Amino acid sequence: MLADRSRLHIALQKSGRLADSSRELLRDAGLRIEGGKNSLTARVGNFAAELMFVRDDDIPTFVSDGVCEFGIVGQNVLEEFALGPTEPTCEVLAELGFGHCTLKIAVPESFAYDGPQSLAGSRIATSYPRLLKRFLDQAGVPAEVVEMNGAVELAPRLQIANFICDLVSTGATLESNGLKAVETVLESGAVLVRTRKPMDEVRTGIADQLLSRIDGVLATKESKYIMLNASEEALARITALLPGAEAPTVLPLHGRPGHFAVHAVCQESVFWETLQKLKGAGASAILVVPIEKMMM
Ligand code: PRT
Ligand code: ZN
Repeated sequence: MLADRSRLHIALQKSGRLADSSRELLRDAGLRIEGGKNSLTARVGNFAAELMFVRDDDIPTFVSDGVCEFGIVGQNVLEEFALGPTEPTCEVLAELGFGHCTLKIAVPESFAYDGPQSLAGSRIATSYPRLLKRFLDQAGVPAEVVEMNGAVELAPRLQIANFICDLVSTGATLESNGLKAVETVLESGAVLVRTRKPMDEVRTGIADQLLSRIDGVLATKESKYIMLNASEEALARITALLPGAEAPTVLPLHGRPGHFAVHAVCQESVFWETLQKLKGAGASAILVVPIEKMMM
């Protein structure tokens, strides 16, 4: 397959935990993905990009080599790759707000764990041997790393290893296998990565457009548009309470001298507590609305 050099290439997980959210992010950025879930590549109908659907483990290599200019991958996979023999030539541009999980060391529930030294001399099964080894080295604990490609949680029962080091999200898998988490090796989530290999002018331009759209999508996820009314004397107190808002718009209210409408984009979550504080500071008719699109 000869890559089209006038297009941007984006590597996404073909199927698995990151696949749907990755596609959704690109769709939210306005990219119309042409082609079904089973193809290996898909063109984007309305943007100069082509998607490549691969195993998540291959994404750091593809982006480092410059085969794909962009990729979406878990930090766990990326950092494990970065500790490997080939120097990664890619950079993390953004955390994407999905795929959250934690790489943890877990031991049988009945095991009396008393700090990292309890791991000394044990065998620990994992799919992340380099991250685990780094953790053990930093803790100064000698233990044997047993590499497994799946079903890591079965290792203690099968007597392949004493303990495990695996990704945890809800904790249900550990629990149903009679294990408890005792140490955190890495906090992870999906990230957008870009190659450090030089790009020609055309693709640099397309990449900038894509990034600006993705930034906009990420910003709108957290951001809210807030509107409220306030008297002049309460304005300073109220604007100080607006979370992550720069330079709110203040407009006089028709027919109510000394009263104003305040409009602001809040770049952080707006909680009920914040609304209560705003009300306490003299705000009324408070409205919080989602933002659909934003470009800064
Ligand atoms: O085929 P391919 O190689 O692309 O996929 P894969 O099987 O290697 O990966 P996949 O789809 O399982 O996960 C892709 C990425 O999702 C991971 O690299 C993480 O960045 C992220 N992620 C988020 C997770 C989890 N949460 C997760 N819970 N990846 C795996 N798990 C597994 C974990 O290994 C364990 O088996 O889920 C189980 C634990 O889940 P809980 O909810 O019971 O704690
Ligand atoms: Zn994988």
